[in-house]
Amino acid sequence: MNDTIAAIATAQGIGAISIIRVSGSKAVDIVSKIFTNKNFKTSSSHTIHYGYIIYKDEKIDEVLVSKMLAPKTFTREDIVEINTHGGITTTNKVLEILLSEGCRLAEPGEFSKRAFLNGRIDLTEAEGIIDLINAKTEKAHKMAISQIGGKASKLIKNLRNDLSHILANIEVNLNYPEYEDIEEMTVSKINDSMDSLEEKINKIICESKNGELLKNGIKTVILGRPNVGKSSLLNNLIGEEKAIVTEIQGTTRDSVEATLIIDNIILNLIDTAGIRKTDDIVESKGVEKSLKLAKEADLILLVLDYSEPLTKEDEKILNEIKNKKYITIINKCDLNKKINDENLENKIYVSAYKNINMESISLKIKELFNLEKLETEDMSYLGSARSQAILNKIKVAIKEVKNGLSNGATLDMIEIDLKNIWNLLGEIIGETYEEELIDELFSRFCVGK
Ligand SMILES: Nc1nc2c(ncn2[C@@H]2O[C@H](COP(=O)(O)OP(=O)(O)OP(=O)(O)O)[C@@H](O)[C@H]2O)c(=O)[nH]1
Ligand SMILES: [Mg+2]
Repeated sequence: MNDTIAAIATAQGIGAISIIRVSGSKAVDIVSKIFTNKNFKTSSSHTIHYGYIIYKDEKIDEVLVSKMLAPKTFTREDIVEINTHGGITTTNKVLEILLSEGCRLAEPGEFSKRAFLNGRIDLTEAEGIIDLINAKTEKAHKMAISQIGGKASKLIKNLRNDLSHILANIEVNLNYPEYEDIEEMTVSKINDSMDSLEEKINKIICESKNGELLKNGIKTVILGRPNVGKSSLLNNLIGEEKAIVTEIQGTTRDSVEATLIIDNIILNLIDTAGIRKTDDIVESKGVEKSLKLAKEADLILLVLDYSEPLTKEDEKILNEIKNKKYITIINKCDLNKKINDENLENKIYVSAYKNINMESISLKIKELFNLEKLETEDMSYLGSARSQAILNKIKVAIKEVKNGLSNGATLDMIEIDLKNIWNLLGEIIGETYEEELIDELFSRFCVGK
C-alpha cells in the first residue's frame, strides 16, 4: 500500500487521448522528474498542466497532466494523471518510463482497492464500478451508478444501525438491570423488529433479482408443440432468419439461441424443438432438451396456434410450466380462430408471419417483471452474487432469532443471533471483510481502475 502505482487507465488502442494514472505518495515527485512544466511540482491541488514528457533528452509526447493531492481523490492518495496522445506505443513508453523512475505497475483493480481500503468507497460501491464497466444497456448503467452512489449501502447501514440500537439495549438490560429508564427489549419488541427487518431484506432480494435480470438478461425459452410458429417468432423478434422455418412438424430439432435488446431489456432467447411424442431419436432428444431448458428459464414464451383447438400436447405443456413465469402467445392471429382460449392466462394475440401486435410481447414482459417500476422508483439494488448470498444468510438468521423467541430462548442467546445478523450486514458493505475476498473481488477490475 505504500508504494506508488501506475497503469494505463484508458482502453488500449487508437484514440484521441490515453490516460496514465499514478497514485501514491511519490506520484508528484516521480512525474516531476520527466515533465517539463516547472510549476507542476509546487502548484496547488486539482490543477492541470501543459508540457512535454522528456526522458534521457528525448521528447516522448506533448501532454496535459492533472494533479490531485490527497485526500480529495479517488484513492485518497496523491493522484497524477497524464493525458498523452492516444496510441499504444507512446502510452506504453510513458508507462515504462514511470516504472523505471520508481512506480510499480498496478494490479487489476488496485486503484479501486486502495479507494476501498482508505475508506473512500465501500464494497457495494466497488461492485457498482465493476458493473458500470460491464454495463450493456442504459438501464444496467443507471443501476450501476445508483450502486456507486451508495443508495443500497446507505440502506444496509441504516438496518445495521437499527440493530445496533437493539443490541445496545439488550446489553444494558442484561448487565445493568438497575437502569430502569432504558427501554426493555421484550420478546414482542424484538419480534416486531425482526418482522420489519425481514420485510426490508426481502424487498432488497426481490429488487436485486429483477436488477440482475436487467443487467444480465432474461433467459427466455420459446416453448410449444410443433408447427405453432416458435421459430417464426424468434426470427421476427430478432429481425433475421436465424432459425429454419418450414410447414413440416419437427423442423427445429436442437435449440437456437439469440440475444435481443428491446426497450433496454436484454432477452436471451432460446427457440426449442416442438414438444410432442416421437419415435425419432434425434427429435426426442430435442424434446427432452426443450423441457430441461424450460425448467431453467426465467421466462417462458408459450406459443399456441390461434387457428387450431387446444390439443392434448398444449395442455401437457401448460401443466408442465404452471409454476413458472410465462406468457401465452397465441400465434397465427391472421387466420380464422379455432382456439378455445377462455381459460388461458396472460395471453396475447400475435402473428409472427404477418407481423401483427409483436410489440405487445415486450410490454407484457415489462409488466410481468415489474420492470417499468424499476426505471423510475428508487431501487435498492445489490447486484453481486456475493451480496445476494449474504442476504439469504440473513434471512435464515432472522428465522433463527424468531424461532428462538417463540421457543423461550434467553435474551443472551438471542443476542448472539442478532450479532450474527449485524455482522452479516457489515459483510455486505465490507465493514467486516476478509483479505482473500477483497483480493478476489478487486482482481475482477481492469488494470487502471
Ligand atoms: N398464417 C401464419 N402462419 C404462420 C405464422 N407463424 C408461423 N407460421 C407458419 O407455420 C409454420 C411453422 O412455423 P415454424 O416457425 O417453423 O414453427 P415451429 O413452432 O418452430 O415448428 P417446429 O420447429 O416444428 O417445432 C410455417 O409454415 C410458418 O410459415 C403466422 O403468424 N401466421
Ligand atoms: Mg421451429
